[in-house]
Amino acid sequence: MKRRIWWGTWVMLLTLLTGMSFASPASAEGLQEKIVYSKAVGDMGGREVFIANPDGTGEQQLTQTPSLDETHNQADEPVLSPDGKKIAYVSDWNGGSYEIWVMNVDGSDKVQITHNGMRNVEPVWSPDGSKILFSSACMGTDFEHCSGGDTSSDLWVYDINTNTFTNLTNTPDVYEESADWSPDGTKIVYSAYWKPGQFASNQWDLFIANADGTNPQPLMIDNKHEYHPKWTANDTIFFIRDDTVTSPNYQFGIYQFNLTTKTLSPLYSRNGWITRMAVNPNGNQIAFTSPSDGTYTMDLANPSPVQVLPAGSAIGDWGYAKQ
Ligand SMILES: [Ca+2]
Ligand SMILES: [Ca+2]
Repeated sequence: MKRRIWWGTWVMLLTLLTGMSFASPASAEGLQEKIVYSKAVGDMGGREVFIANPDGTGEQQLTQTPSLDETHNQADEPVLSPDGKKIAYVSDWNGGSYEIWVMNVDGSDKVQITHNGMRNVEPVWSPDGSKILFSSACMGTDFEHCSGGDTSSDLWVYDINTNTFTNLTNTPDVYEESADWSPDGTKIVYSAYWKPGQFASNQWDLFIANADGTNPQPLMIDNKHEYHPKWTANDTIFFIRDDTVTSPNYQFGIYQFNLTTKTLSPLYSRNGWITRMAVNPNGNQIAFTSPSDGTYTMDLANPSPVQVLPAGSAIGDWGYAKQ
């Protein structure tokens, strides 16, 4: 009798769970879970943007970049828009400087967004899809006519509806890179490099600020380098940390910081570089790139990496595509 009651409860639970998965917004809108990434192709070593299933199958090449020379023929750092229809990415083919571009998820209709000849990199869509946040060597407030170079970087936001660019940090003495939005779009997290003698010296640290760049606060200050934070829906920030004690014995780790409990947990450690990371839409799997070895995915409940892309690949994003 007791056994039968348990079975009944189990069936009910199963029905509930099955119903939930069918009711998820992704399947309702015809979205498919995909990874987007770049890969070195051809003899010149230029990079192109690709899309594939999260296990690496079903690969499609989305860019065919005209080659200027050995170094200027790149398409890299792709990110999927929240509605799954667009991809923002970085390319240097039109003039040799890195600029932000947007294309349809099938590779059609490529549009250049930035034109100022600065280093405009690491785009990321706002959760409502109306803005693109990126890092730029452009200093000041006039994006089209700015000074700069490789001496610093600021975070800029592009408003798609108004076609305007706004400098969120405006800090010539501090590098700001690899930003991400909070799931509700009200805050940003990013990696900042404070030059020696400043707030923290000679290290990259993670900061959280309001979405307009005001009130930047360190998430943690330490003597390691933290990069590529990803802010997920379950109030967790994942990031890469350089744990190298002495070069050339590089040791990199992937960590998670729980914003509710304020606890830092190591997830994975690797002998060698980890340069890029993405988190799946459910927040329970990670993709990361070791440039010499390839791109791996990893289940957070069972953190043993599975290789899905070859050496020379670089993960850009893990999200939904409407194809
Ligand atoms: Ca700056
Ligand atoms: Ca640090």
